[in-house]
Amino acid sequence: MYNAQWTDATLTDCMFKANAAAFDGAGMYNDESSPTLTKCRFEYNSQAANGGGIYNGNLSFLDLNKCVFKGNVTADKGGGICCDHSEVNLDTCYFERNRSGFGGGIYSVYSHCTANKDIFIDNVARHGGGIGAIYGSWDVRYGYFTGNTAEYDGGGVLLASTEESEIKNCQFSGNKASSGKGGGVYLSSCSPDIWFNTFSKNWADDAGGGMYNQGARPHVLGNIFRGNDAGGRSTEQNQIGGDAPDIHYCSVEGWTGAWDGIGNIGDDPLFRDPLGPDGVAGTEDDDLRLTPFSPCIDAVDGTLVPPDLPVDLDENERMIGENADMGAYEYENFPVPTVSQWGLTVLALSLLIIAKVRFGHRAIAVA
Ligand SMILES: [Ca+2]
Ligand SMILES: [Ca+2]
Repeated sequence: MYNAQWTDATLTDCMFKANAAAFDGAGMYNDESSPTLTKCRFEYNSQAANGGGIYNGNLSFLDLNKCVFKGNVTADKGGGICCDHSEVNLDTCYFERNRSGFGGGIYSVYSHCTANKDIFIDNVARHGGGIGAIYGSWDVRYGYFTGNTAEYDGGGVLLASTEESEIKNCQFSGNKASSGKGGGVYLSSCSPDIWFNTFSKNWADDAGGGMYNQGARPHVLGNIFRGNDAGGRSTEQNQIGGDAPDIHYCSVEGWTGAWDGIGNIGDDPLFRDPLGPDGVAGTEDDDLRLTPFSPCIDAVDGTLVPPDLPVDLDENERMIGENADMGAYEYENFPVPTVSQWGLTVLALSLLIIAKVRFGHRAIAVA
């Protein structure tokens, strides 16, 4: 489908499957247009240079709701979507097993993109397995990045020279930079806000299993980095490698205090089941919720929770209890009755039993 200048097509429940293009946009090409797509699927489109599913270029505005991108392939950039000098807003979309040279799920250059409640799983690229971005901005919230792979840098997300970007309340589990840096996230020449995310079992061959900062000083608040690995080591530097972050209220495995910051800890966050029932990191059953004795519970100053982050990754309140919890999930603590409450409960049960016995006897006598 070709959307020419000034068009604003609205598509619902459409399927784009096994299309090919000689140049860009095997499934759809947008040129200075504003399409809105709901519940559309782009599957196994290929042979385009850029944008296996969609090429969104030249000041186009693309809105995607509940769309699926699966198995799309390009030789160059953007297996699922390529955004070039444009804007895209993703809401509740799903990217699985898309593949390209740069940005397996999505590639963007000089574009402004938002992603809300999206899933990136098993996407593959040389750079930026899930998302790969150069210049422009990204606002990523409530996302799952699971089992994505970059041959070089940025298994889950790669941001280079972006401005005013943020990654908030996301889960990064089992992403890989198989011969580079930044298994979960790779940042180059940018300083995004990295707030309330959980990084577990991400892996980089070279450095920065969880995150790697190349000429970057991200603002890192309320995250958990645990069990990430670079070259077989899981020290502090292999949770976050490269340049020192501006870091506060985080749990970082092997924490030494070398980066200063307020409220950081190195204790085990005690995840519920980081590998999940299948015993493998980077699959959908990985469970990075907290357990009752986690040191991450109520460990973040609650006044620092931004108003635009009202809930956690389970859509529970972002702050339950005295303070906010580290990571993408707030632990919901069911209150334990006090001694006096237990006393009242026992008394009430006793009275109930006595009443039942007496009523029962009277009932027999009447009979
Ligand atoms: Ca698993
Ligand atoms: Ca809490």
